[in-house]
Parts: sequence; structure tokens; C-alpha cells
Amino acid sequence: MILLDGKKTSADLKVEIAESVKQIKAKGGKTPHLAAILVGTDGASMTYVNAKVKACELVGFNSTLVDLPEETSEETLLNEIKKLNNNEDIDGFIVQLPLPKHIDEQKVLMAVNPDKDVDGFHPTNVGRMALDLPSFLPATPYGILELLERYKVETSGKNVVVIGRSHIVGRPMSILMSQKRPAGDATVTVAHSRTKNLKELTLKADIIVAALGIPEFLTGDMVKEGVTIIDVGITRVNDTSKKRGYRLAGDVDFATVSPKSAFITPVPGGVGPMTIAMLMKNTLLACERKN
Ligand code: L34
Repeated sequence: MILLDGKKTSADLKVEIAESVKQIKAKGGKTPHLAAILVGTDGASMTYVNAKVKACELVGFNSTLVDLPEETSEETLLNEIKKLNNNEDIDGFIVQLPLPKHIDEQKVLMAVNPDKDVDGFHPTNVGRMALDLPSFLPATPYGILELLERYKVETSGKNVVVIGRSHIVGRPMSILMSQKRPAGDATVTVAHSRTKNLKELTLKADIIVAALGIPEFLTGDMVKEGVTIIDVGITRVNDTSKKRGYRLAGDVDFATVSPKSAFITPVPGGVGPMTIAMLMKNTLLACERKN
């Protein structure tokens, strides 16, 4: 069993990005600048956004955090997006999800200028991705591709089962892995809550991407020997034995699945840190594209 080490790989990536930034600055180029909008005080979202700001510092980017209260109106949020769209110094920005229920997520994502959409969530970028055109790839799927590539996990002609069809992970992952590209050329099945006989599918899978958000859902009896496992889940489960009062659980039951796996991502330290590194990569790209 080989761990797909997202912590180490993301650290390597950030060193590479920092090197590029150094070269840009040496040539008198513009310092990449990422902004993030956070609405409310969800603990996990705050952790992720803070990690993004810290990563910016590490690679030599400028960063701006737009911190808005939970009760922010949709109109105010759309206005903040407009300001970032029009701010010449901002190369890319994200609106951290999930948003409070009174805000229409679709409307918000559509308001972001596609050239600054470093999350790759705008319909223009999703469409471009689906058509094999250059676009910003959503950071989590992009990070998974990068991990598979760097660890030389063979994907061509393999049976991939993606569990979950979210717009952020499952849907783009299934599109990307079926494309003619590095970490692509796979035969992809998308499973979801209405899928019948999931176990029949997962037992035939060479690679499983678990992105459904149910802690320890995928168990050892559901996978074949030699499988590659990508665990996207990251749920805070109450645990009074921990100082913080919770533990982080993936969608995969690591204890029973890892002994049967050729490759497997841990939680934490797998897909999560890769998401952050690929956001840095997209921001660098956005800055380079502009100049
Ligand atoms: N707009 N919203 C937007 N873009 C995104 O790309 C995200 N996502 C997801 C949630 N909402 C978003 C993230 O940033 C998930 N996500 C994310 C980012 C980082 C980590 C996990 C999820 C991460 O760093 N995880 C660490 C553990 C962090 C902790 O202690 O809680 C890990 O090792 O997995």
C-alpha cells in the first residue's frame, strides 16, 4: 500500500510556484494577488480560507480576505464580487462555499468574471473544461489529477467509479478522467444516491473516487485487491476524546480499505492540501494570462 501524500505533494507544488513567483518578480512582473470572500463563521470554511491565505504568503502572492457576516444580503455579496471583478490588482478570487441559505449560489457563481474565476465554477469555465478547451480547472479535481500523475497511477483504460455527482468534485472529476489527458483516458462510472447495487460497481473498479460526504461509507468488502482510492470526504465528527471536540473523517473506512489498496489518500493530508496548492497554481495562471 502506497500513501498518496497530499501534504508532501502540495508542499512540493508550493515550492515550484514560489520559484515561478520569484522569477516573475525578478523580471519586474506583477505579484499574483488572490482574494477570497468568506460569508459567515462556519468553522470548517474559516479553516480552509485561512489555509488559503497562509499558502499565498508562503508562495509570495498578495492576498485579500473579504470577511462578511452571516446575515450579508445577496445584493451586498454581488456588489463585493463586482468590486473584485473591477479591481485591476486582483488576478483571481473565490467565494468560499457553502453560502448561507438565503443567498442564491448559482447567481453568485455566475457573477464572477470567468477570467478571474480561479475556482473554475463559472459556467464558461465548466463548459470550456467539458469541451477540452483551456480553462481554470476546479481545484479539488485538479489536485486529484496532479496526485495521480505524480505517483504515476495508471488511469488509461482503467475502470473508475466516482461516487458523488456534486458540481465541485464528482461531476468535473468524471468529465476530466474520461478525457484524453494525463490521468485521463479512463472508463468512468458516476454513482450517486439513486445508484442500485453500488457494491457490484465498486468491486469492479480499479480506481474509486469517494466524494459523497458520508463518513467511512466505503468499506473493505466493497473494493477489490489492488484498488486505488481517492478519499475526498472530510467531515468533522464529534469526538470528546479530542481537544478540539471532533475528528476528521473521510468517506473511506481507512482501516478496512487500505490493506487492499495499491494507492490510497489519507484524511487529513490527502486531497485537502492539494486543493489549496492547485488554487495557488490557478492564481499564478490567471496572473500570467493577464500579462
Ligand atoms: N469556493 N469553496 C470554494 N472553493 C473550494 O475549493 C472549496 N473547497 C471545499 C469547500 N468549499 C470550497 C475547499 O477549499 C473543500 N475545500 C477544502 C480545502 C482545504 C482542505 C479541505 C477542504 C484542507 O486543507 N484539509 C486539511 C485539513 C484541514 C482541517 O484541519 O480541517 C486536510 O489535510 O485534509
